[in-house]
Amino acid sequence: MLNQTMEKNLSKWMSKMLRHTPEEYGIVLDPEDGSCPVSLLLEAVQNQPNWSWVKREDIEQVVRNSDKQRFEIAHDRIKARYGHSHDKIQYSPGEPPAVLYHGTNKKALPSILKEGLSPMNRQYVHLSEGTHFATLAGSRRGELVILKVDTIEAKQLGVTFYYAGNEVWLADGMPSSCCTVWISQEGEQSNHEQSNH
Ligand code: HQG
Repeated sequence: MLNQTMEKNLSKWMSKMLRHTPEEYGIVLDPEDGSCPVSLLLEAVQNQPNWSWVKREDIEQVVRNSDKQRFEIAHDRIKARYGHSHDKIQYSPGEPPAVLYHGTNKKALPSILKEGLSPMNRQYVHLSEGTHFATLAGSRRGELVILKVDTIEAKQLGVTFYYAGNEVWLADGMPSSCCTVWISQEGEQSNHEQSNH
């Protein structure tokens, strides 16, 4: 059993290898779903200094316990569900709920309200069905802001949504007219929703 710190560190390695720079570790990801054999990921982890002791069940533990369900194992293959900056993973278009959320921070807000959401260094904009995921994402870089995204309007404007699992939805971009500030600090819902229309 890995302790929590080890679990977190191993999860970071797995994210690096499955989301960002697989080739640095001798991993080739399936161009469509971004998966690779669990054995290949295990070997790549074991090749890192101080990580040669890792076993397959350690990787399985990380997959199982990931607070945001970042990874998925199926048929002996593993993939990151979302978050890629590497090759663009293909997802099937889906029908999202009428409202989705995006967690961001106060500094990014003016630019988002002007230009809309863009994927920045990742392949897609990340949205979620509930505010928990958005809170975790947005709290990483300063003062949390949660945006409510009107998916009906977005679809009318031509945005396609893709489901990544675990209540996470992806889009290539999001026009600012579909985004409304919903919360500007955890737990503190704005009475007068600030619209950017
Ligand atoms: C912001 C992590 C200025 C966007 C997270 C975000 C999530 C803009 C940042 C997952 C902008 C990009 C994804 C614009 C977007 N102007 N800023 N036009 N458009 N932004 O990390 O959504 O823990 O690439 O709001 O928790 O924060 O690693 O995306 O603040 O789940 O598993 O630019 O990755 O998951 O940041 O995070 P990111 P994200 P893990």
